[in-house]
Amino acid sequence: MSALRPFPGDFLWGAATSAYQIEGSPLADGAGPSIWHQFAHTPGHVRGGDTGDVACDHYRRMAEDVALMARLGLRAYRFSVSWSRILPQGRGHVNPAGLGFYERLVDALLERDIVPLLTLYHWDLPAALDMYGGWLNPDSPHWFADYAEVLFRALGDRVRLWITINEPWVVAHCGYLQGVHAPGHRNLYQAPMVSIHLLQSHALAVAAFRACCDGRIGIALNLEPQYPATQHPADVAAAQRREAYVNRQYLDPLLLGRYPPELARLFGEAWPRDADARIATARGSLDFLGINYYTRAVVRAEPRSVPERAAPVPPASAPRTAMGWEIHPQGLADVFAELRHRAPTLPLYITENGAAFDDPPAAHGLVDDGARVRYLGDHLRVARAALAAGSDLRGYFVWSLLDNFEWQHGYSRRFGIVHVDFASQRRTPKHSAWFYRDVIHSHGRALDEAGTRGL
Ligand code: IFM
Repeated sequence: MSALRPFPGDFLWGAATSAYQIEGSPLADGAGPSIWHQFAHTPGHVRGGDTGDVACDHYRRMAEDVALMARLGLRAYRFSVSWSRILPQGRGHVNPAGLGFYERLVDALLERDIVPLLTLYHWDLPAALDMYGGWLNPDSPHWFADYAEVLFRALGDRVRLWITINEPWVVAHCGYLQGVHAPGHRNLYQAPMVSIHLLQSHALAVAAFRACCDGRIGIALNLEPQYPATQHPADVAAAQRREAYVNRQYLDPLLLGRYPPELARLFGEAWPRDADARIATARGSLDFLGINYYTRAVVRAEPRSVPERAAPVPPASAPRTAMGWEIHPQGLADVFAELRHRAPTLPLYITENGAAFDDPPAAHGLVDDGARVRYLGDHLRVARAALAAGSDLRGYFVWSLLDNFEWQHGYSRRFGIVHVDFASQRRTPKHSAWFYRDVIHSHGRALDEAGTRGL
């Protein structure tokens, strides 16, 4: 590996966050509530009753946080916009104060030569739209495109990189099938409707973007390669089904304009017969693909085949993060190989990669998170090898800049390269942040230094 060329000089080295997970002050300055605000405020949904009311207080500490990004040598920052700060009712009246926050953020980034990568939707649908069915409403793609156009008009002159939707699979699966995310539905018939409306939303927003703005627009998919637990044909078939459900449910419409046929079999009568016709416009809608990679799944056949039962079974002995997710950098290599095969010329960004660990407490301004340094180093070496093998990889965004609100787990899972003391809001860069700064500064050569492997 050490013989590999360094990363290109224009490689985008960044960190990622999302609005509800870091901003706090969710109702400030005329913002409307989001479904996550309501979900977190409903007892029993989030561990310990945690909410995003304060989070990392980024809404009020934005300037300090941008200065921190510069200190860490970041060249890019991926953030999301809270739809209900911009449109408190989800549509109609635009709230200038909400827009103002993101204008100031973008200007602060540009002043420091940090490239903004803006995600339009990272799970915080305006609650006002949920009253009309949210993503189940056939008008939701138009609501989304109208919202996107407000941002294209306001920020299109300064933001050149856009993501429509973060992890549509998680939106439909966790929000409408499993019920562990907002809006908390458990309904086999709703998940396919949401999938269709999210793809339509993406396609409409991309069309609006291309009509008005220069720059590039894509989507961020959570890609999790699926491997059979054994070579028994039942396990192999189960892994293929789950591959269709988790990865190809969005990749196929975007690349081919149709859903994988396995989904109609998996969902049975819950799968709309006209699904393919309704998402045909998604084909060709990507200027780039964002890859969110954390882990793989090892799949064993289960007697029932409805999607939520096809549970992954990682080997008991495998190293894991605090999320219980297996650490498996080879899975990222396999994602790249698959994409080289399926979409050889498509520009790629790793829009999320990182790990939660039970870090030691911050002491004397230091947090020794060797496990995260190893995790990042191992995945970055895979990214470098993918470049050498011909993947058009243009950037890498570590998840996450800050410890933050990890959805149903509240503040109990720390993904940040910067430690946040939630009582004082003090930020302390962890060892991984300084390691990442050295990687950026050296165009990846720091990955070859002996210390990063054996930490
Ligand atoms: O925190 C989340 C993020 O919001 C979406 N991708 C996965 C991360 C870790 O679970």
